[in-house]
Amino acid sequence: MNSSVKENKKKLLTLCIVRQNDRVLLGMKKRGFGQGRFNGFGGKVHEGETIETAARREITEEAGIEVINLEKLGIIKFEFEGSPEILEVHIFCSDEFIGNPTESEEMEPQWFNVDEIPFEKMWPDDIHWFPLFLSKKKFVGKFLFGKEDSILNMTLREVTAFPEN
Ligand code: 6U4
Repeated sequence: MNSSVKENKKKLLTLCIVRQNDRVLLGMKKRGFGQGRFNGFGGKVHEGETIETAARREITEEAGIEVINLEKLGIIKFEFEGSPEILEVHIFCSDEFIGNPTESEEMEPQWFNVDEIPFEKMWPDDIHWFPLFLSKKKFVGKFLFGKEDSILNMTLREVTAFPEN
């Protein structure tokens, strides 16, 4: 398969987590992909949008807040056994925002202490990269999921910078 065909299967997504001192804002996903799990806020990057604009739009849509600053901390690619689709998730941290986190149709926001992150109710990859995220380290990784969200293969490494998009 040539690389341009493979590229067509890549979907860009955002994930934004607000961090303030010893607490992080997550949301319980009420519907769609990842339903029933706590996660940061995010979704698909729309055509004509930058990744950062998409990250800002999604957290406003899903949690009713406007982030003031955004720092990209991670890029993770997710693959699913037997599927040609690759999800490339760009992970951002914000520590300043305007508004009050408010429940939306998609997410129910909740603050968690950094020592009490509910990994058992999150995507199984999160426990691996969250420590880097909480230490404000930049990272890139790749996870291959098998049946019932088992991780068949993973790579994760710290980086000093991200490649230009
Ligand atoms: P939109 O774009 O809002 O219509 P929505 O159903 O909200 O779609 P979706 O499916 O586009 O969201 O995005 C799923 C969200 O879950 C993104 O923020 C990325 C994130 N996500 C996907 N796989 C993940 C994984 N393995 N670990 C994780 N977050 C993941 O922590």
